[in-house]
Amino acid sequence: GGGKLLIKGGIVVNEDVEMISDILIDNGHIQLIATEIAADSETRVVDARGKYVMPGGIDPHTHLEMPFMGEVACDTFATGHQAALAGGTTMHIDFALPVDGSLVKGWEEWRKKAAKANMDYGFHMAVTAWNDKVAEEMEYLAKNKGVNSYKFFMAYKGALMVTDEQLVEGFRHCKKIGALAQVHAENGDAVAAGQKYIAEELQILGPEGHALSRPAILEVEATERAINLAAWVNTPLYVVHVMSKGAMEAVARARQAGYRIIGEPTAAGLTLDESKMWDPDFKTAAAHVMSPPIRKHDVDGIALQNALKNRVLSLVATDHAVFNSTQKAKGKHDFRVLPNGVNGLEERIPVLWTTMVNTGKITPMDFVRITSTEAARIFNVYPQKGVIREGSDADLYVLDPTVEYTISPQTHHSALDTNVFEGIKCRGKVVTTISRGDIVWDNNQLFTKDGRGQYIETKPFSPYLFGGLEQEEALKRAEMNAPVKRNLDKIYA
Ligand code: DUC
Ligand code: ZN
Ligand code: ZN
Ligand code: ZN
Repeated sequence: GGGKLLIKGGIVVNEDVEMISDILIDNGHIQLIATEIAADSETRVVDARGKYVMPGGIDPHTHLEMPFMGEVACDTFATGHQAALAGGTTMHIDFALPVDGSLVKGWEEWRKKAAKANMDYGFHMAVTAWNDKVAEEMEYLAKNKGVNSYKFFMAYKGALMVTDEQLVEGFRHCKKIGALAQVHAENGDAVAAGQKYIAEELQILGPEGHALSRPAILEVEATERAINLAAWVNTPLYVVHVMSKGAMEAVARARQAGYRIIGEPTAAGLTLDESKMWDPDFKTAAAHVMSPPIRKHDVDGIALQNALKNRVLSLVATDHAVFNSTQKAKGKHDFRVLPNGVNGLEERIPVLWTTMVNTGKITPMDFVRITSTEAARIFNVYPQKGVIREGSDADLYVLDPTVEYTISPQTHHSALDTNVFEGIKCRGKVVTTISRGDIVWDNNQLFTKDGRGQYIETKPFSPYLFGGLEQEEALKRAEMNAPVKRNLDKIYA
């Protein structure tokens, strides 16, 4: 925008400090943070007294416009970003898929989709096959296009799944090029067998069959396997959508033993319950189908919340991959063809604030860490993003902790016609969102513009993953110390 922007009198929260300050924004950046900043006549003032001012949310896991299970996710980079901004999220990292077996073509295709971007975004890429060309393209994208995280699917047999051999080769290649390996951890072979049994032998074909065919134990098995393989290769590993207590415990054991394992729960996994997949209303049940499935709130959801509080799990994503009820209806008579995915881009911040801050489980500073700062550090865009600091991008939002509202698909901003968080009463609402200095959401109104969002290159391995050491030095020491065997002996002794 043109003039300056002054956010006055808010409780400014970073992961390590919370204090009442004014924030002066100029030319898309935070220019000054001080207790009393005077506004000149050109400066637009946002009154934030009594409200929290926090670094814009970063959602590290989304799928906008993703072709999947014969459908295309219905939130585009335009509508998905509008939803995100209305909920305080100002950056996300989306998963680009290969096109015709080419990662480079996939990256280009996703950049085209993102021509409508309303906020800043980065890309991870999914690796769904393994050969020399894939390896070369990974290196090319890492060096030239700022893609430094690659996800391997251990599930979706016959479509996206890779073998253990490919997983190991992929991990080793990630380590070589300085990229962070990620996994979708479910045992895809066992899921395939389970689906066949549930559908054909037991004749259970409704959405509950989805939950029954993908039990937590298969997520735990794959999570442990991926962690062990990454430990063997001696490279960090990021486990996306940790949905079960058991998978979290695998992450906990590995972290305790000194491995660089990052676990990412989702907004839905932390707050919802699997029973919705048994809802007699197909539309409701189908809306809750994602993989791995949402589990038992009392057992898994609460354990995931505690793990997040205790830093066993690192940050919260959404896995926002939305299919409207006509798309979900494709699986009306067979859960195996029901497009997987739930929403969350708009709800992650208010729902987590309500669930975890209002209950006293975590502080606003913790909240900032798990919704923004940690993602910025892991994907190495800190301190451009993830912190309210002079010189950083002016990506932030104002949350009024007194406003109560109920989540509903009638009032949300996603293109989706359902909402898995429908009916949740939030206390704490994002009232203003600022994206690179522009007010893009204020007073229940969006001021977005297709194409204003910028592509953010994520950089290679963050020194943060290595306790502050630069990658090369850290890897040298890691190899020299040969911690893998010793630690494995300790865990399984
Ligand atoms: N899980 C989902 O629910 N949707 C998209 C991909 C995935 O792994
Ligand atoms: Zn996944
Ligand atoms: Zn996903
Ligand atoms: Zn900048």
